[in-house]
Amino acid sequence: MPQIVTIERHILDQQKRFPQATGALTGLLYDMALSGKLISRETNRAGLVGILGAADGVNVYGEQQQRLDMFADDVIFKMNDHTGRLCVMASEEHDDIMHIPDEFDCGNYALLYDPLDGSSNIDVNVSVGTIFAIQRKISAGERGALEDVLQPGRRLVAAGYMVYGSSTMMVYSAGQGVHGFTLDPSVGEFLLSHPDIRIPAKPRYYSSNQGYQKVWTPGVRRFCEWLQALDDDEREPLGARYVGSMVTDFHRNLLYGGVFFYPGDMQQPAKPNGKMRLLFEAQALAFLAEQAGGYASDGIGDILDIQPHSLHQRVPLFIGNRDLVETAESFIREHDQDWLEAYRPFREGRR
Ligand code: P6P
Repeated sequence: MPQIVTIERHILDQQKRFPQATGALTGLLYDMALSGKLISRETNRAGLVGILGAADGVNVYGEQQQRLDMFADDVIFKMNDHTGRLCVMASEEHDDIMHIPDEFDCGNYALLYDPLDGSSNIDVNVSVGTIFAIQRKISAGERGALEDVLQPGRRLVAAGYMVYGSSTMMVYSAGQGVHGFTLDPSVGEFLLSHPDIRIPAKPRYYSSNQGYQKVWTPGVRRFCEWLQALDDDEREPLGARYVGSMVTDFHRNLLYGGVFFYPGDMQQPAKPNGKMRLLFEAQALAFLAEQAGGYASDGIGDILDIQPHSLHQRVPLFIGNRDLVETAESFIREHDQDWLEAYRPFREGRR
């Protein structure tokens, strides 16, 4: 019988490599796993308990908030607000940072999360996911501040996601490789199923919403044609796979090799900075991609090196096999000077 490794045991084993570790990060990762179990239970039975459908609120992006979104957001906050491990939290579903309630102690980590990514797919039973990232506290005060979350992804201590699909998985990295765990609902444990994930060198898929192709920039259009190997008999074309839930699309490319891209565009009004949220989606997945041998870029450079200037900052995103992402960057350099000029003010916080 193969060795059975629960996520708790795996996290604890990882902690042993850091003699100075206090156990706070270990506890925080445990709590994210438990949050994933609770969210998985509700997501998998959403249609049965009448919590499908839209909630009343609209989030800062103007997106109709789904009830499961709000449930997931509340689970993660309430799982972490009292543990004394965090100094501040930030969620895609909240306009501002969320302070630790006064009655609870503060700790040395900041938690950023997208409680339910791809939630527009909930009602049609397409996989959705949770994304999280963990930074160290850098602010001077006892309680956390915005600067604790406005840090480059290069400083992340850990990151991960849960994907609620045909099975529920949790994938995380604390800087020692990427490891995947599958939930056994019969015992309520995440069991190690994908140790040391590395993105395969030979990619199989590309993931993008080609419904927007008409407003893509010339360089991005050429990149997509290159992926399809339209003019190259030597290379096999990549297959197209896109479900509109980035965690799911990213997870597939992590395991099979490929690239996900959601570019900026120049339609009127232009969205040169695209749609993906730097702090709640791109940084965490870029950290994981790098740990798995891949790379993530906004079309100019490494997502992990971007200094965030606002909580809900959006970035274009190209993420997956390093050679594919670098090819996208080269097409953009060569063909998309107009876009580069339009996007740089957003990247640098001047817009
Ligand atoms: P579109 C979900 O809202 C999300 O942020 C990602 O999970 C997903 O990849 C993307 O947006 C889908 O956006 O414009 O293709 O529907």
